[in-house]
Amino acid sequence: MFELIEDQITKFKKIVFVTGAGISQESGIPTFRGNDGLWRNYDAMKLATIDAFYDNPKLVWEWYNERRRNIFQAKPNSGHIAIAELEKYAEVVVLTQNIDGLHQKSGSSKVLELHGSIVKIKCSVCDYREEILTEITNLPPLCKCGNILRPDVVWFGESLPQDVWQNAMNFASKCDLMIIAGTSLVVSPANTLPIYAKQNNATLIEINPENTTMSGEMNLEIRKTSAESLPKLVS
Ligand code: BV8
Ligand code: ZN
Repeated sequence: MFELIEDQITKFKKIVFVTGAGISQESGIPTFRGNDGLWRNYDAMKLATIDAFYDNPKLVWEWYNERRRNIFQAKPNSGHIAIAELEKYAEVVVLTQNIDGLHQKSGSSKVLELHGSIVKIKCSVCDYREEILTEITNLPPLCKCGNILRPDVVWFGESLPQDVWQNAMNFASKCDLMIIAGTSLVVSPANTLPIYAKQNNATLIEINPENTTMSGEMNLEIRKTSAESLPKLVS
């Protein structure tokens, strides 16, 4: 399938990537559900929720701090870089479930962070927002309005930002090539994006060493490989 892509890359004008934790695995950031899984030591559904944060803000804040420290050290890998380089050949949009900012760091210019960003924090009462670029506090900082600030990420049971989701669906339904890289496609609504592309007769490619749930249902053409294979796209 990659051979097909390599000699036809110029044919594709609107390329959309849907990425997940697997694309950052080679940058040393654990995935969510793999055996290196981030969730392994914690129960995702327990920590990545607003209830968990209000029940135990210190624990949830520390969990994000641990990930923040790891992400601040992480560098984009050749998969991120290959995606950024594709912008020389076509319009490329990255719809990522990741909150690590590595696509932007690798030079991708059009990235939609479907689930937010680990450097951003916000107040859940007023609309105050800020970024954490270096200094990591042990406890969630207080907002000027007196409430604690929380990670500006989408937790389970929370809706994705309306504008981000609308744009993501729009890009997915207008692309001629969708490459799904490094995601188990377990989490909705992000896992519905390949359906929008398929409905628009886009070519679908999945880069994942495993089969994923949606692949079967949508007979996605599976490319069993790691994110390392992405560089072939631009060689
Ligand atoms: C919503 C941000 C409407 C925070 C994340 C029952 C109860 C409650 C809710 C639900 C339910 N059933 C369904 C739902 C909806 C729920 C959901 O989908 N739950 C799942 C668990 C079933 N979704 C939501 O709640 C969403 N909101 O639906 O709003 C609504 C409103 C109110 C009430 C209900 C609904 C919000 C979802 C967003 C959650 N936030 N993250 C944070 O990061 O801390 S999700 C989290 O999972 C990350 O964003 C992560 O990216 C994402 C998806 O995981 P993956 O990225 O796919 O990672 P994973 O480890 O799973 O897979 C990695 C893959 O990479 C593997 O396939 C592996 O093989 C592959 N891989 C590994 N190495 C490589 C590789 N591939 C290539 N190369 C390699 N080297
Ligand atoms: Zn506030």
